Amino acid sequence: MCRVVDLQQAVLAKNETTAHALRTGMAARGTTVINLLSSPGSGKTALLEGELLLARERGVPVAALTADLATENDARRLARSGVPVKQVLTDGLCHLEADMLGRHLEGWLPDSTRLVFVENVGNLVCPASYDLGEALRVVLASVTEGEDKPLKYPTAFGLAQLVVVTKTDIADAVGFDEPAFRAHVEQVNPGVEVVLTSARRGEGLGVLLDRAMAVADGEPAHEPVMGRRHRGHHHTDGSPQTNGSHPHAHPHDCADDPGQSAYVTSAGPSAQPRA
Ligand SMILES: Nc1nc2c(ncn2[C@@H]2O[C@H](COP(=O)(O)OP(=O)(O)OP(=O)(O)O)[C@@H](O)[C@H]2O)c(=O)[nH]1
Ligand SMILES: [Mg+2]
Repeated sequence: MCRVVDLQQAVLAKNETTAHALRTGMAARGTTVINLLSSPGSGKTALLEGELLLARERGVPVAALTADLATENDARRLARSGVPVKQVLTDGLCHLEADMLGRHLEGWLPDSTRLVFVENVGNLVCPASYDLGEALRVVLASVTEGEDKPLKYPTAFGLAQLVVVTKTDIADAVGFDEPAFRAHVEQVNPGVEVVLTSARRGEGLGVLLDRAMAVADGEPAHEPVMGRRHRGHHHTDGSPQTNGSHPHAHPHDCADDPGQSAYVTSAGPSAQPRA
């Protein structure tokens, strides 16, 4: 058991070192990384679709990288904004790690990029433990998920630097108790900002972009009291966490026509990014 825990700690420690180097490197080239975490289907891509379009309208050079176990659906949606988009397929891994992100950004991210939005794999457990070298960590929760989620997933919500509530257009229909949700967030992460959004109605559109730009301009992001010491406490099997699915590469359609496709894709955590 001790060896398992040691291995887990070693994996996380290595990730921390890589994340630190990535953060420094990104800052040096003037790029701010924003890491978006949530349960599957909370509305990460829907929110990003609006924010990327807005960034383009405002002339802010942004890019987006989206990670999934399978499909290029999210990249296809995000690429409609016209900004550079890359799909990463994680070969069954339930989260991104700093070295994966670094490799996928290298040689792909345009030099002028001011903000790069990283949509993590939909999961509130594994991604919470992995620092990606981001300057801003955003955790999303939709109104349908229940007000107790900050308490059930204290690492994810406790390490958030911004919390985004999504799908407020259906809040009444599902009886979302906003004060209770806010109180639970405050309990695990005192002082963190909670923003209400509806991608469908455009509520809160631009807040994510504004907060990201503020950080890019040097404004300090919220510092969670939990800090980093709780990272990695959710896994007890010590393995680099997979979701139990297929350990080898997922076949996916590589025959996308570069002339028509406005995004790039990479399969597997160790695959070299293709330009
Ligand atoms: N009513 C409503 N539905 C929304 C909103 N935003 C997203 N949805 C719906 O929620 C579902 C999931 O949205 P996505 O944007 O794909 O969620 P996601 O977090 O990117 O999902 P994964 O990448 O699979 O984890 C879709 O059916 C969306 O149409 C919203 O503001 N209001
Ligand atoms: Mg998505």
